[in-house]
Amino acid sequence: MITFHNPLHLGHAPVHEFFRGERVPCFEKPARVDYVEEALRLRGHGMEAPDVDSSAVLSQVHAQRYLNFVQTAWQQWLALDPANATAQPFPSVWPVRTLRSDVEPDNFVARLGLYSMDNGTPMAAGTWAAAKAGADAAASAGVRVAQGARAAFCCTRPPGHHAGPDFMGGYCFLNNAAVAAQTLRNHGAQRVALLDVDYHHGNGTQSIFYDRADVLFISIHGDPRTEYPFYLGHADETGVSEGAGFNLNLPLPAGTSAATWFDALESACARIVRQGADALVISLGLDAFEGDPISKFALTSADFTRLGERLAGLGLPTVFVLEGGYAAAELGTNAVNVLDGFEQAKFS
Ligand code: OKP
Ligand code: ZN
Repeated sequence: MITFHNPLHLGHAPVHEFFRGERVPCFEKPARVDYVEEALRLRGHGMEAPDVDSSAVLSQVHAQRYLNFVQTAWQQWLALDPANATAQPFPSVWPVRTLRSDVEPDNFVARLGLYSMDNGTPMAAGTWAAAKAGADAAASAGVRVAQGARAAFCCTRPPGHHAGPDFMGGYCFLNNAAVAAQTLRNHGAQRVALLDVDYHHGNGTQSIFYDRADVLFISIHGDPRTEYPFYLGHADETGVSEGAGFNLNLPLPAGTSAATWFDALESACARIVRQGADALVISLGLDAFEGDPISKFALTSADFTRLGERLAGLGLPTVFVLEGGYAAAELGTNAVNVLDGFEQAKFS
């Protein structure tokens, strides 16, 4: 499969995150993509560098003041104290209900809170460059598929689906899947379906497209009553104004079996067919895997091949964008199983 890698992902290498009040090593680590690249190579898939600048598309899916902040956040952090080069910035205060988010505070940590949904999205010196190159990879995949390729895979990190119009969160800074979908729209696709199979609800993607009918968002994920991101992803979120009816959430309880998961996938596929989509974007999180350390579904490695086969059956030009998946050593096998299942499906 045509694959765009991210030559700068290694620069995003924060050391720790918080878990139950303690600092723990980051789950979202560079080795994840090393494993996927290794599996791609072993199974004969080439890799290309991104060849499209996503700047213009990024301005269509994110607020400009948010983009400006993420682009300069590390310099702002160093400007506070050069010793911050070896520390990680974390927000500690947020503009929740009744507080104002229209005025940017002068205080850096307050600004970081304004543009964050959690304290679980650590940054490092190369975060902007890595996130931007990842968005470039997503735009490159979108252009290639719009030009007639059957499918393309964007092998990148950090992930993107929790990043909303003007906030980061859940290890995500720039919404790569939204960039791919918007790129397809810009290059002639009239209706795009965006299916998110990551264990965690793609709250950022949902919010970006919630009032739009041209991009149908569907997500299969752990029930937000118990699973991150907690505050979005319920079944009654169906879209607003022009987008009414173009958002479908399929939350499943933690512990859901593969059989029930594939039933939800059938519902998702039926909705995509009904939309008459002319292009498909898959937010390809692999954390529905039974061995994932922070998730609670039960898909096996073989189930990911089956997922790829089923998606091929939709018969749509498809962009795959890597999202989560934290069983790092199995991530390559699981991701490439989806791609190979897709390419080898008899009816594709
Ligand atoms: C990102 B993606 C575990 C903290 C969990 C949030 C999970 C973000 C998942 N110590 N933090 O959707 O895979
Ligand atoms: Zn996830």
